[in-house]
This record gives sequence, C-alpha cells and structure tokens, in this order.
Amino acid sequence: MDTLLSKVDSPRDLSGLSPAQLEQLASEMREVLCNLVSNRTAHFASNLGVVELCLALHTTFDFSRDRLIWDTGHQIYPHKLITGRYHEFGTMRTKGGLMGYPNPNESDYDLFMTGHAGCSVSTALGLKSGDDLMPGQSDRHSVAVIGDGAFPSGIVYEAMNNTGGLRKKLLVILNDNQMSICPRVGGLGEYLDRLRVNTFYTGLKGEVLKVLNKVPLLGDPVERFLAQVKESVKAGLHGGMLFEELGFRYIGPVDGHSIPQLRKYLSMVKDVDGPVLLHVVTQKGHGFKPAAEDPVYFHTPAPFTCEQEGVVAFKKSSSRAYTDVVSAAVFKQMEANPRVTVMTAAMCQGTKLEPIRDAFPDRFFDTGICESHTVAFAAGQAKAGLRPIVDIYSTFLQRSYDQIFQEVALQNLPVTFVLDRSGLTGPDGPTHHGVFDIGYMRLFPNMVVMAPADEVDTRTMIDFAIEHDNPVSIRYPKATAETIEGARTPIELGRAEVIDWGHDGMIIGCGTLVTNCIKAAAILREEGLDVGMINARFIKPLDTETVLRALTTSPFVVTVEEATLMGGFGSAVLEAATDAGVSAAHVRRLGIPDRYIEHAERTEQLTELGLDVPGIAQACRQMAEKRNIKSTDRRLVS
Ligand SMILES: Cc1ncc(C[n+]2csc(CCOP(=O)(O)OP(=O)(O)O)c2C)c(N)n1
Repeated sequence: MDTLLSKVDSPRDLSGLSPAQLEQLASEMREVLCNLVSNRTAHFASNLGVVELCLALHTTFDFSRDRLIWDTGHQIYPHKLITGRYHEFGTMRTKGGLMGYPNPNESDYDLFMTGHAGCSVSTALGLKSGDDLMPGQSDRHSVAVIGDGAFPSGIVYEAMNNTGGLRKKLLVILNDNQMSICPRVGGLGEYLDRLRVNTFYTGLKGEVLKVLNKVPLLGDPVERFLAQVKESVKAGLHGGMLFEELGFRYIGPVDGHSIPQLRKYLSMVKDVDGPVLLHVVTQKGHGFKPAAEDPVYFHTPAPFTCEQEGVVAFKKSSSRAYTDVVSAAVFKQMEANPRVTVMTAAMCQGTKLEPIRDAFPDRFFDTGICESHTVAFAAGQAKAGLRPIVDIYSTFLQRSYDQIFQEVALQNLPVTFVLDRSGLTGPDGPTHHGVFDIGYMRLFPNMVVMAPADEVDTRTMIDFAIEHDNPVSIRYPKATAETIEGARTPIELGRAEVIDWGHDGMIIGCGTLVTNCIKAAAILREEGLDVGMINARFIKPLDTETVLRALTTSPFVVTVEEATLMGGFGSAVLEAATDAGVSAAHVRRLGIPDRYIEHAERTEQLTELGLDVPGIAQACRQMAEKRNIKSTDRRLVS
C-alpha cells in the first residue's frame, strides 16, 4: 500500500512532513505494530507508547550523527520502522530476520545491542565524553530514553552521579508511563506520581503564567526558557528537585503524545549546556484500546486477532511450562512454611508469581528492576532466619554476580535461587539467553547447583532447596514441562540418577535436555547401539563416583547441557576426570559453543546446535564410529 511510512527510508525523509503528516505517520506506524503482534509474540504496549516520542526525537536531532540510546531496547520498533527497516519489519524476531532489540548489525542508528535494562544513561554519557575527547566530534548530542520501570535500577544513579560531576551535555528522557511490565513499584514511582501533578502538567496554569510573565518575551528562546524554569523554581512551582540536586536540570512533565509539544521542548533542551532530565508522560499501549486498558498482558502478548472493535481473541497456549511448575511448588512451600519468602525483580508476570503475590502479600517482594539489590536483600532476610527464594531470569541474575558471591555464598546463607529462562530463549536472542549461569554459579564455594531433568525433579528440587542450609541454585528453561517415565530415585545431595546403563556408551544429560537424550538413546537402541543414560541432577557437588564409573567403563561418554560449554557441566566432568587421573579422550561435550546465538525459535536453535534428538543421536553415532563400536542387538547390562 502507498503509505507515508512505506516511503520513509531514513529519518531524513521526515524533514519535509507537515504536523498533520507526522500524525498520519504515527497512526500508520501503530497499524504496522498491530499487524505484527497479531501474528507473533513481540513487544507491543511499550512500542505503542513511544511512537510520537520517536518521531519527535528523529525530527529534532540528526541521529546519523547524534547519539540515541533506547534503554533496554524493547521499545525500539518505531525507531526501526523509520530507520530503513520498514520493508523487513514482517521478519521481526524470526530466524535471519530483524531482532526485537537494537542491533548495530542491522543499522548504524542502533549503537549497542541491548535487552537488559538500566544502562542507557551510562552508555550515553560514555558516548558524550568519548565524542568530546575525539577531535571534531564534540558537537554531537547524546540522548538516553529510559522508562520509569528501568529508572530505579541502581546503575542509573551511578550514571547520574557521574554526569552531574562531569557536567556533560547529556539529555536523559524519562518516559513515564507508570508501568514496568507490571505496575511500577517503590518510592521513586511515588515521587514521579507527585511530579505528574505538577502545575505545569495539570493545567493549573494561572500561577504558572503569573511567574512566566515576569520573564521578558524577547531574546534567545533557550535563555528565556531557562529563565522561566528558574523563576518557577523560585516560586515553588517546579518539581524534580531530586534530579536538580544530582546536577540535572529537570524539565517537565511534558505530554508524550503531542508531537508539537515534544518537538518544542526537545528543541529547547537541545542547546542547554549541561545535563538535562526531560520528564515525558506517555500511556503504555496508547492508540490501541485493549493494550492501553491492559498493558500488563499486552507488554508481550501471544498472537491475537481483533474481531470487532475492542474484542480480542487470544491464541493461547495451554501447555504447562517449567515456570508454572516452579510457581506451584513455591506456592506450596509458602503455604507450608511461614519462613519462606519470595522475591522477584520486576518479573512477576514472566515468572508467574501473581498468585503468590496475591495470596501472600507480606512475604512476596517485587523490588523493581534491581537484581543486585534483590540478592543482597534476600541475604538480609536469610540472616534474619527466613528462607528466601529469589526468582529471577538467568540472564538478569548476571546483574547480581557480586551479591551472589559476597552477600550470599561467602556468608553461606540459605537463599534459594530459581533461575527461570535458563538456556536458549528463542526469539529474544543473544541478550536474553540464560546460558552462562552454570559457569558463574558453580565457581562459588558453598553453592549447590542443580538442574532438574523434568517436572518431578523440578518440584522435588525446590522442596530439597528449602530444607538445605546452604545457598542453592536451580535452573530451568522456558519450555513445556515434560515427565520422565518409570520409577524415580529421590533427590539426594550430590547424587545423579542413573536411568539405565549402556554397554556401548553413556549420555550424561544435565537439565531438561535429559528428555531429548532419553529419546536419542531409544533411537540408538533401535539401531542396535546400546547407549545408557544418566540424569546428572547436580552440577555441584558433582556425582564424581557415577561420572567416573561412566568414564572408566564406557567406550564413550557424551555430555549434554543447555549452557556454555566453557565452564559448564561438561567442563565439570572433564575437571573430575583430570583430578582423578582418568582419561577423557572419549568424552564429547554438547552445549552452547563460544559464540552468541542469534534469535530464532528455540527448537531451531536446539537443532542448529545439535541439541535436539537427532543431533544428540548423531553425536553418539559419531563417537561410536570413532571408537570402532559396531551396532549389535546387545541387551542392556544392569
Ligand atoms: C536487567 C533487566 N531486568 C528485567 C528486564 C525485563 N524487562 C524488560 S522491559 C521491562 C519493563 C521496563 O519498564 P519501562 O522501562 O518503564 O519501559 P516500558 O515497557 O514501560 O515502556 C522489564 C522488567 C530487563 N530487560 N532487564
């Protein structure tokens, strides 16, 4: 269709558009967003909310030269639409297509590949101070756009403190929609609420006008504007003192859905020589009624169709995920034991903790996007005698590495870490894969590191962890929960579960890929290759006895994990072999290689890495061939 948007190849094409055409463009952009999410899961409400802000920014600055960082990056879609990616937009979040986050490989308008919240002010300040040190670059503007959900992250205050000290010309735009994924929480949110009722915004203009009238109308508009701000501060009509104290000039709140208003304020602050915080008020889900009314669901909705105005039919998945299993097991623990508490860092919805939040409001804590704080906070509760469960995605827990070390592991406190989204996370891509946690968790003395193979393991490991007096980490992926058939052995510290012993070779599976391993072993047995199966359960302490038995009695051993090979479970097996003086020449490790895995469906990623059933079976065949093992119809030995 011949739309305005289809003719925008770069932000330069926006320069000739009238205000009415910019409005039309905004509505065309929203339509494209709606079409995309009706077909596939993608970030939605946040993107609807920044359409006008995106257009205002790109028509005020020249980001082919100026610097723009969208914090987190999940609201990057409108920016992608007007920076030359409209025609590929339908490929969003598919293998080989556009990434759902900023990606410098796609466009020079994307400066960093991001997906974790909170770093925009730091990187924008770094860019500014870097440009100032480079010859002929100091005229470049630097802008960070950060949501009120990301804003409480501790690193933002480290960056603001640094900016205030350096007095750099930096524009921080606070996109305040009163929402994180769930409604925002904490004292800062309440402060922003008070700023929203500031007289500038609520239209109590009489007094403001009185103040502004004191400022002569003539002269440089920037100077006039600053003089107005100064006068209003004197008159007590101006908010944002917190930011002013940190060295930022606070301006706002400004209506984030009015392109003319936004452009007016942006042009004014563009030339302010020092740090500015522009407080922009938007509505999450703006322009699509169901999303504006339920921004939590529409943050990343499952595909849906609009059947008639306001009526949405959801294509929901009915399968039970590991996240559901954990949430139910934690709920049971909360019911049974008043010393159990649970905390999450702004991911109540993703971790399916809403029923716990509602049933146990005194023992449920949403800290906001503050993972490091959350872990130290849990350490405090554990010291006080409680049994805190920290439910954070594997990738975001990386933020709290030092608190896991110092506040929890070094003190040997009984904090249970449940690491959701451990493993490949599919269409989110490299910023979100939870593939490093085995490596980082198993380094710490005192830490017990577990990976359930199925639903039964998941439930029993949570029960085990609460009874255990050391820190414990349990990892599980975003996947449909499976159950291993047959009799199971109970969870015992440092004990693997031998599912069956094979004469020709052994697979040692770590985590929920065990079910793929079992299927692969069954195929191999059909082919006459007798391959046995161990469910590792513990990465630390490793069941050295069982592992060494496999290494010393089997012609080959294949280890399988959904984590980095470097420092992962297979590495632990090799370390155990070396320490025991046992050869590991007949070991093959399957897992995540030393590179970032691009976005695609999780099944596609598993196939690409040889971690699906055919891939595991093939690795075993190759090992058998190498070791000269011929297929026979040998029976299993015990
Ligand atoms: C370190 C980290 N923790 C958690 C998340 C998950 N997350 C993605 S977006 C989001 C909400 C962000 O809220 P806000 O910054 O206000 O943006 P909005 O979606 O409201 O526009 C969260 C919690 C993340 N991306 N990074």
